Amino acid sequence: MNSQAAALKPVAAVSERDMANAIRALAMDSVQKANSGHPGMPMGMADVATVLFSRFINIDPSAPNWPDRDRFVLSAGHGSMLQYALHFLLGYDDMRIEELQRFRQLGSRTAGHPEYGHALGIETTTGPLGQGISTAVGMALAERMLAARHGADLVDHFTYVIAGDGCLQEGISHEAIDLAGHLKLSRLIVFWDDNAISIDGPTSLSTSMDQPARFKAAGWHVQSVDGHDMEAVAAAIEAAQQSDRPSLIACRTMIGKGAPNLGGSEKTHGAPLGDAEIAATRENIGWAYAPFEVPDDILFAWREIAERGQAARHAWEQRLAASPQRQALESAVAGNLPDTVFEALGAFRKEHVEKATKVATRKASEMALGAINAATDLTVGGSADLTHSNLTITKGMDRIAPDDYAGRYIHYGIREHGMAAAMNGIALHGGFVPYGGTFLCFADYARGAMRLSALMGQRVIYVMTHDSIGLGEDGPTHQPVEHLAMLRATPNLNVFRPADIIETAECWELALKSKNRPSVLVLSRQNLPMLRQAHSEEAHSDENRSSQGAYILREPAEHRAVTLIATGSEVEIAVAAAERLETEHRIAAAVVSMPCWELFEEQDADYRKAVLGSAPRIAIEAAARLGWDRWIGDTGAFVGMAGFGASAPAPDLYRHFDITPEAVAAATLKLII
Ligand SMILES: Cc1ncc(C[n+]2csc(CCOP(=O)(O)OP(=O)(O)O)c2C)c(N)n1
Ligand SMILES: [Mg+2]
Repeated sequence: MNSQAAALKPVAAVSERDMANAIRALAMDSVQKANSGHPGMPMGMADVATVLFSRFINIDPSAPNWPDRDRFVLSAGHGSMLQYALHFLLGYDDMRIEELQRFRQLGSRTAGHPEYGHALGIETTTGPLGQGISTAVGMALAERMLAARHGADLVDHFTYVIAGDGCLQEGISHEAIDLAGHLKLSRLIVFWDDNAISIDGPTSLSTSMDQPARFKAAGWHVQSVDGHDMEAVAAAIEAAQQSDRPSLIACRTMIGKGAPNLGGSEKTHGAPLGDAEIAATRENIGWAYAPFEVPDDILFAWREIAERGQAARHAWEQRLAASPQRQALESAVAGNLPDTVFEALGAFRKEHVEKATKVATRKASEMALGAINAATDLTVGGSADLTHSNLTITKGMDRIAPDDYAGRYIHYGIREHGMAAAMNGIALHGGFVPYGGTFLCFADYARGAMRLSALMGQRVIYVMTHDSIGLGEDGPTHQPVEHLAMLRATPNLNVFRPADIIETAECWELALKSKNRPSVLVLSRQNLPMLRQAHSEEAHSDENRSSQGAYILREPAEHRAVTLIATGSEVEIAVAAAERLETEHRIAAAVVSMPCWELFEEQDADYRKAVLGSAPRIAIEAAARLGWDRWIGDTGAFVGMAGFGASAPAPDLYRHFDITPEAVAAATLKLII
């Protein structure tokens, strides 16, 4: 609790209604001052939030990351002023009244939507509707898994979510609630802000869904209450806490509750109420204070909640200190992988350089995972129903099942978007390093949550196999073309496309070490030769060559006449082309393997120049050209895809689309002669 709060003394008994009205006033005044924002949702859900916080939630603003705290997720992120008002009232150190006065301004902590890492206590970034509730499913699952490992004495908390009509209309919510219901995530409690209003007007314009029935069908415990009846809300939370299933509490509310003329109207959704309506609201709710003024007695009542949380945290710390689980839990929550993981990967690389192992990179990934998962149990795998295609499960990984959370493999079902959001939640919760698989083409389906992995800087590892026309017969519906460009365009995301088993192990190592960045491992279905041995002077070294993003795999004896740059399965083609150019045309060709653009971009200019060389460059990648001009320059050429793929055996497709050593040789001749 901060010093500002410590000085306060109770003046009078304060009602929860007054406490809720403080939220209403702060929300409408901040939005008015910013001349931008969403007052309706915070005003409508102020009563529910007050009951939740005043009677139930266990958080400690003076230790916002205490591992056993309850998680609060504002899935309806446009209502960010609800969260900021709560944080101010509870006394988070970084959420002084000045921050509310600077709502939505550059450099303030009060960004338009809640952003993870931007202010203390924000558990996840929300705003893209549906993400919060789906991320919360991952948090609630992580809680159960951590409890299974370290005991209920140390891990025993709830994940509370406020979701609006929008969150429940979004498709991702379906994936998330189905998964949560199936897994019986009983510590997940979702409040639906059932105000029957969204931006365009009443929700009846676009939906007839019986939401309680939908949740029931997914296996949830469902209750409906008047969201302004505080006793009813409290009783519902108590019942939800007792349930052995996740809970939906449908809270019938009025958007903009308290505003006498605009309450209940979509006009309060995303615009300031205006001076006249704000004055009328003050009158209506009996709030006689100036903008941004909260009387001491009300503030004190809020700060008492924080004290309760602090006491709970202290008690937990005592239990932790006395627990034999202490070290294991602390190191899991810190996310520190043991050195043995990286030693195992080093030994793995040495072994396979020596054996010149020829496997598909998806298979190489499985083999590397075998070493990783044997060396640590912090990794938690899964797949969106493609386990035996993505090759994401390894020996001895037990599956997570309803009421059995001791395993470490999650069958996410055919829910790519839900899987990605759940992995965000698992990573944010702490205690695990999540990875999950699907086909690269379905990165489209997972994209909304992948973007948030990157924005939040979470160590989530996407294992995306079947990465090009090389998957063959399944055809263009399954053959990614534009996906690499899309993923590479995403800030703070490492996209790895390894060329062989050695690079695959290196890329896994880099992904595991990227604590503040998600990674995508882009892997082939088809077998690929081990290239490192054949074309580098020293086949095995402890150095992780992929760590620089790109490196010279093959340097010709003579001065380079051309540099061939490729990734993944096309590096083999580049090497074959270089050999052909040398033997048939006496053209000296270098080959650069570029498994990770992002890491190469981060190298110093001298290194980049040395790798790229000054000779003309040709890029070879069985994907769209977009982005490659960055590396090949004005004088370069590109050998790759210009449209969608086709259904046929992979070798036929490579020939059909002219992605062959002959085509690369021809492009070289055209370029330099
Ligand atoms: C994925 C996504 N689509 C669209 C939006 C834009 N948007 C923000 S709020 C909103 C309406 C949400 O309605 P509801 O959840 O009922 O909120 P309420 O109006 O009740 O506050 C929309 C469409 C968004 N933030 N995210
Ligand atoms: Mg609504």
